Amino acid sequence: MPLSAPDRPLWSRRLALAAATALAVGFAAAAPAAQAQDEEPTDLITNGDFADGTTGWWTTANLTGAVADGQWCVDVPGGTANPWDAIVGQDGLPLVAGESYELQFTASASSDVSVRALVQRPVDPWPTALEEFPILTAEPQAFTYTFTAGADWSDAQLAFQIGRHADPWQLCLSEVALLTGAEPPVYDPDTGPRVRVNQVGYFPDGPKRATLVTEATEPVPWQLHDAAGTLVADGESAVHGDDPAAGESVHVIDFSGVTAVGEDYTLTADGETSYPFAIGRDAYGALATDAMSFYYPQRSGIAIDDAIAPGYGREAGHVDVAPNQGDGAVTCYGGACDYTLDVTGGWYDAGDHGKYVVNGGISVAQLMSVYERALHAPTGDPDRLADGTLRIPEHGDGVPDVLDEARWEVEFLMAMQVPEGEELAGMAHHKMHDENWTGLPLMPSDDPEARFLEPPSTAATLNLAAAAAQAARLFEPYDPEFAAQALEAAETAWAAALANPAIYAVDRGAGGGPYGDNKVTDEFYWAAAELFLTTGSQTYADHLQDSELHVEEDVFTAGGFWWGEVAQLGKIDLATVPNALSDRDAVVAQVVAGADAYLAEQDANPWDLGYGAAGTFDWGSNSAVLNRLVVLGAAFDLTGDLRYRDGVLAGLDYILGRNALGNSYVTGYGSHFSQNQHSRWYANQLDPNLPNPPAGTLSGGPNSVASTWDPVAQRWLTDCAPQRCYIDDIGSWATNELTVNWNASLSQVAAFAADQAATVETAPSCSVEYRINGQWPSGFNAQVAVTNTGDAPLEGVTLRWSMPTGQSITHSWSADLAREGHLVTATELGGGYALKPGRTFTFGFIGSKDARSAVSPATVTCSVN
Ligand code: 9MR
Repeated sequence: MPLSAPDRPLWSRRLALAAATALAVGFAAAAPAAQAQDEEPTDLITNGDFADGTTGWWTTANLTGAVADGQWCVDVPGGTANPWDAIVGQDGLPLVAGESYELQFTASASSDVSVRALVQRPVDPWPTALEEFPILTAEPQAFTYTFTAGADWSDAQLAFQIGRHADPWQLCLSEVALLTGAEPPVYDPDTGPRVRVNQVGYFPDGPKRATLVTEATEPVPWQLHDAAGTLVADGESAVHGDDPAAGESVHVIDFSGVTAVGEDYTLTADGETSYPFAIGRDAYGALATDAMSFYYPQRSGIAIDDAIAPGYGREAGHVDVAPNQGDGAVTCYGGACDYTLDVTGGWYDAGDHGKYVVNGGISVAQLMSVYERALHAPTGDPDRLADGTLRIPEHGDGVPDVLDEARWEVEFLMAMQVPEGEELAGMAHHKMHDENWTGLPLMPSDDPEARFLEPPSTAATLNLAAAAAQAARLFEPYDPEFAAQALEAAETAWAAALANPAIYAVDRGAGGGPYGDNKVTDEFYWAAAELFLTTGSQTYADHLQDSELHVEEDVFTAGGFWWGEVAQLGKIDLATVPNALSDRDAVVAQVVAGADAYLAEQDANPWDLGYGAAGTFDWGSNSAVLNRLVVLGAAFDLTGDLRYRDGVLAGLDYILGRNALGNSYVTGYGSHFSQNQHSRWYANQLDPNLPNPPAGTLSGGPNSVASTWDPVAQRWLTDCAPQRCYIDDIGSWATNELTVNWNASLSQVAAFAADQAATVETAPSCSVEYRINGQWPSGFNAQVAVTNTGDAPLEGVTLRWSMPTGQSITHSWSADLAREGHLVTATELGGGYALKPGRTFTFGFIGSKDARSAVSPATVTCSVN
């Protein structure tokens, strides 16, 4: 999908305009400062016009320059890694808390480069009042930026960080000023039409709602038009009133009654016309494919092939090629161990180059669950996930692509395990990452930092146990040897975690994210669940049933599940993956009750948003929203109740544009979408030669305390309603990062939605009863009865199910059974005759099994040729 640029935020267009105006009247005349009414602005910069040479200014030692005609031109060497490897600056600027300032400068460059302009305190941890990334060209441009100081600083620094470029270049700077008395900057994003819709599309037989932002206190009329402008439906809005989380007064428009299909529908109300949207069944297949294809260019340790991921080809990152120091033999930070591990591979966590076991575990588990759901859910379609379906290099190996992608990460998780014979053997190192934080942009292959293993933790060890256990059962039919290795790693990790149940990650505060997690009862629960599902062993069932999380505590909390709270993952899998846990019904009931609570919150919300009622939006809120939809999807799979399916579909509206910002948080989807997610290599906003993130990349989303984190949020998001605390700026890592865990949530929900599109109209009228008639220690006898519930004969009936873990087929009668991967296909029922209406046909087989009780598959699907 081409990344057509959506509108830039209004403020940024204004700045571009200001700069253009200044150029038109001659670049020496800077853009006029917005001034406070009562006082003349003071310029805090000494010698900003370079009338006195370079008095007041300093540079890093690697720069030389000369002043002529009020312009300071500096030669910048090539070949440095970070922006801060070459700096020109001025110190000692007094800033007053609450006061607004305007930074002005004119700059040009011998070649097009982006630089980093900062007003900061020059002391660790380098708090920032202003961070901007102007792109300089041969033509001098005037830049102006306003900001409000958050604290009194007597010693602020203006710094132009100009390093990290491969080739030498020259910077020319003039007319620098930092003026007091500016108008405070106001975040005024382009929120588009006030009629907010799911910009991707609605299902013909699904819920169709929009949210109108309006002060009107009475219902207003709405009209739905098709692409030709023909009126398709009309009605009246329902007044909702103030929504504090959005900071707006809203109405809800419900056009669910419309079942027509087509592209480019628009909804008009209150004098505004929505962005166009489709009504149809097709939208989510592409979204699911894109969301899962996000992972390949996120891989470490492999060159990304541009033919596979067009526009995203790049050199392998963190292999042992300079300037990378390589992940092939990494030791512990501070000499804490005397071994090295080969931890090449895995996924980069996010926009940084770190690789973290805690977050890697949940991410890969959710991706594997896309596949596992397809095996067991009544609407699941494993064919859509077959070999050759994603943009990855492993086509033709006969393994479903989503499992190939998952294996890339599972192998990394396994490589992070402390080797046998060492202290804490079997534990997993919490994370591995650079010694120091690097700047943006920086291609993975250009990162010169030393990388280290951080100490093992119980949370990481249990992530490894859970993810590797799940991998073991999913890879068993494709690569039994790998499956056995994964299971061994998982069981070793489990034993190590039991022996070391409270080793928590300590963050050294540099070079990587913390992912600290000091409550691991949920990780124990999740790992026990996955190990139980894979092995059937009573040890793990006992652990589950002894856990306080099993019955007493409601794990379906308001925040949904996330990397720090993973018990829900265990519950969902226990409920949906066939198993013989004695009180499995209770777990099923908990999942459904969890979904009921989430759905009730969503139904009461004018955006169909089941999140944030408490007024807080956390870091990565979009993933929390989507993970709640995963629970609704599981409830639909378990009950077949369409309210849950509709809840998932309506819940996607918020992510895809029906929200306070009118923004789709998925790159490439909708009319106005996020595309400047924080990333060191999708850094198009900083360097036009680099791409935006690939289509299907989810942004973290609104974070109501973002301004306590990143400098861009500090500048623009200090006074926002929670739903609006978001900015599509690469510098806002607290609202706008991309991560492997957030895209996993999107992958799960998009794959669920895609499956709903495919199945509804195609299911033939037959019902199936699958019965285990008897079992003995090593085998069982199953009988399958299929009934024609319609009024026409069924020709060529084919049944399909996924064989529960631990079982296989020995021989069958009255039907041909073929097994490929997990899937069993039954054809030639009774020799292939047509099944008459109302008639039942029965066939059977003998299976072999391991020590656990044989259970029926979750679903048997029926199709006709
Ligand atoms: O997603 C993480 C979020 O839950 C935490 O609150 C936040 C601060 O610790 O960190 C987020 O994770 C970041 C990680 O630390 C480093 N890589 C990028 C991650 C996403 O922003």
